[in-house]
Amino acid sequence: MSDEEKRPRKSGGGTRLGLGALSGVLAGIAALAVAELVAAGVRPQAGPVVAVGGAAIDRTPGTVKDWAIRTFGTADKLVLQLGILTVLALFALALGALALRHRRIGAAGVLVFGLAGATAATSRPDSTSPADALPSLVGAVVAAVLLHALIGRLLPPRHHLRGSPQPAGEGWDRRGFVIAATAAAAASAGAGVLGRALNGAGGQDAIASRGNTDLPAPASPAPAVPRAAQVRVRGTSSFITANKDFYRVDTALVVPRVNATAWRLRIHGTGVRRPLTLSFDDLLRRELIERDITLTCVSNEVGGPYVGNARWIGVRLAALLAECGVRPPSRGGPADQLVARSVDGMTIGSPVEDVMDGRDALLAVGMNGEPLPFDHGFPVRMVVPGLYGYVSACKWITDIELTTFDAYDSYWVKRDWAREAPVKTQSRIDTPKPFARPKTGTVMVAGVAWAQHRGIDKVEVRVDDGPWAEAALAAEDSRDTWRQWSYPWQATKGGHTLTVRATDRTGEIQTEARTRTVPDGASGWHSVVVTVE
Ligand SMILES: Nc1nc2c(c(=O)[nH]1)N[C@H]1C(S)=C(S)[C@@H](COP(=O)(O)O)O[C@H]1N2
Ligand SMILES: [Mo]
Repeated sequence: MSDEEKRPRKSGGGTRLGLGALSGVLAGIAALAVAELVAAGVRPQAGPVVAVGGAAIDRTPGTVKDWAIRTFGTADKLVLQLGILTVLALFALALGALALRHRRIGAAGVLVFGLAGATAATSRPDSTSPADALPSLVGAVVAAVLLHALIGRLLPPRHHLRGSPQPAGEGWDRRGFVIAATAAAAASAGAGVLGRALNGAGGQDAIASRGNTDLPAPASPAPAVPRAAQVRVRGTSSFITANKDFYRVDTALVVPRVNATAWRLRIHGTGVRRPLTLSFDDLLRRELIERDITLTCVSNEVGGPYVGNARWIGVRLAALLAECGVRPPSRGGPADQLVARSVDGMTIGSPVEDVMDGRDALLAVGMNGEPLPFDHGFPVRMVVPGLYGYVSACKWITDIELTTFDAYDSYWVKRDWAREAPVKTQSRIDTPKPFARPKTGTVMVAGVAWAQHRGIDKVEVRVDDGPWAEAALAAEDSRDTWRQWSYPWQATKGGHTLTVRATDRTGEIQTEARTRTVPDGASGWHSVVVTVE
């Protein structure tokens, strides 16, 4: 006799269908809770939502990733995970309803999801062990058994069916279902909370290693930031961006917590005559330099927030490469691309020529006076003045391979972004804010402009379609940092559009031509519309 025949058809079907769907959802929640708990014993990144999310991010074309960053900003990862949970919930409802008619098929469906999660987890680039499959598999098995059991309570016992169909709402174990469902929900909540706590408590060794890191004084300190580098106009960016305010853009759903004492960096590849493996202490014992460098994301829209300026401490990458026998292409070296690889499998390719041309390309260990925050790449990341982050600023770096652009496409290059991406000259109005309503009289217009490694020589402001007027430039810190500017505007009543443009030290005026961020960064002028009262 099939489950189909067991189902009483007269009435009460609506309630039972609802309870079947509820069983599916309870099974889904149990799967995730158990997976979370098991992941605590494996590694947090092996959980199904993180693994499937990571796989989804990797399969996202540049344009969609860009849209996500544009629309959701730094909440993009949260939105992705909520999206995955929503899809899972819909399938859970459907599987629960299906299980009511076909109990075995419903339970088997749950296992299929487990297999998908396990496959995603073991095929992540940072997966090193088949154990990464366990959270999804164990979660799915528990969920399948639970679904089978719950649905069992909704079916009438076989012997009842021998006679006539059951009256509405009868013939199934109402009390048994309520007890089983409640117990399952409570157990899931317990497992989930415990798993969360254990996962959150992980990485203690990494936290301790960061806490124990004493950054040596740099042999080449950065000069103090000139006081006059900061425009004193309310609403202007802080010249140095505090670590807590520094934008974060990466693909990591779980921020890697790397234990610095176990960390190693390997330098190898084409034209590396003396390959090298360094420990964190090896790096700290080398000559350290301190530099102010402004970092920009290629996904930053004109006027956008993905730009920040920090004081970095690190080792000169060019010196390290030279020690390994690496020569830039201009001096006959065979490798034109340096591929940095992170512990979570990100690959970032930079031109060897740029890294070795004398600019302060860093293997950074410090950010604004402290070891790198975990979010920003502890223990070591790259920073190269003048290049967008996706072609230079590898966080949680663990491997540097010298190769060619012909031989290898890095992560974002495989996803529609340009191979080479020097930062475009840009300027931004920080104040007044869009749609502000200032009073007539002098209104201070102020903001930032950047053309890292070239430097900013001029900033101009235009009111409506009027002539360009030169803004006052704040003192320059270095040509690798942004530069602030201000302009006292004699504001007259009514609606006005303020526009800014910068000129870099090569004499190039920031172009008016609007481009999208894909493939190599947005261009165009930033404008702000205000109403003067
Ligand atoms: N490992 C890793 N490094 C990474 C990324 C990443 O996704 N993973 N994103 C890059 C991008 S696109 C940018 S703009 C910078 C951002 O650095 P921040 O998050 O410290 O501001 O990091 C770069 N380094
Ligand atoms: Mo970026």
